[in-house]
Amino acid sequence: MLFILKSNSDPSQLVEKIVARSASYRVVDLYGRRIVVAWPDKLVEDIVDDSVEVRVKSSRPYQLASSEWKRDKTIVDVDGVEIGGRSVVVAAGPCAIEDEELAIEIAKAVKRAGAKMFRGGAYKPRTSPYSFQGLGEKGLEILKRVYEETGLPIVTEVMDTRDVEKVARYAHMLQIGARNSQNFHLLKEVGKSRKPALLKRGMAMTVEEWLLAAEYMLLEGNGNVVLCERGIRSFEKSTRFTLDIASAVYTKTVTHLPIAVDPSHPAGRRDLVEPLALAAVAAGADMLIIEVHLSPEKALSDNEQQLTIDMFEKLMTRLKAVAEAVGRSI
Ligand SMILES: [Mn+2]
Repeated sequence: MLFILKSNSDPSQLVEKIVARSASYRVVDLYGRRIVVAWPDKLVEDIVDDSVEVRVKSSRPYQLASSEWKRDKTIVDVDGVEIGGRSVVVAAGPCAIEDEELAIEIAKAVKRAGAKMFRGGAYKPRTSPYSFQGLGEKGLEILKRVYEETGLPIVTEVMDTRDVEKVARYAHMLQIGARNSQNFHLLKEVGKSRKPALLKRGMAMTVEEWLLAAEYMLLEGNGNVVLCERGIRSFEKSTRFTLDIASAVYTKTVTHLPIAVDPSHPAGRRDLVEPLALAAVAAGADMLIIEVHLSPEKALSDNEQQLTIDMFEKLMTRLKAVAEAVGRSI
């Protein structure tokens, strides 16, 4: 149950009533509103208090992420780049940060082509412990240099609660990867950091579970969450993962949070990235996150799916046309 308070009202009486019924609660400041979240519903649904402007009983298990209480779409501001507005934001860059000069060169090229953010992994969640694990803090230093050189805000993955503070010092947006998207301690820490977060959908996660993962961050007072569809596991083996555009479209109808799509990881092959990216924008994605490398065949990770600069430039031209056709811009 959400009790949305009148501005400048004191929640202490309401809280007393909730506690008297042995219910749980949390006072959260989100999007300029003070909200008392109380549960379970059946203990608190008849509480009336002067401090409350509106009570919302959600029909969905995720309450703060639900569009039931917030009809207007949330715009997440990442260092001046707005995600969720009319403009579709493209974040591009290599799978992993490998080298400073290379990273800066890629960043300059994707910026020229119209990317508004730079992506690149310093901490890499690799399936095999023998695969390249990323440069760690050295990679973060390189990302900082990329920002200084290009002004592109940085999105990079954080894998460990112990690194949240450190990664937040370098990055403008913290990515929670598919393999960590139900690491609830990590979700809480990123929530507490109040940094914009990009929450990838786990490869075996339902939309409801994905939104409940976002709910963990919202409940910590972090409303700057972008949900990222990146493909799920299915019986189909022709692509690396099955890009679930239908779920991305559905998710937009039940949440106020912006939706991003990662066409690179489900494709698993360079030649499939462009059509998937075009489809995502046509379907209403607010953001794309795309892997681009100067010489993809030499990349230390995901070398099959990273685009060349040429391919990325061509993609951006076509994306602009599709964005315009659906009333957006890039
Ligand atoms: Mn990758």
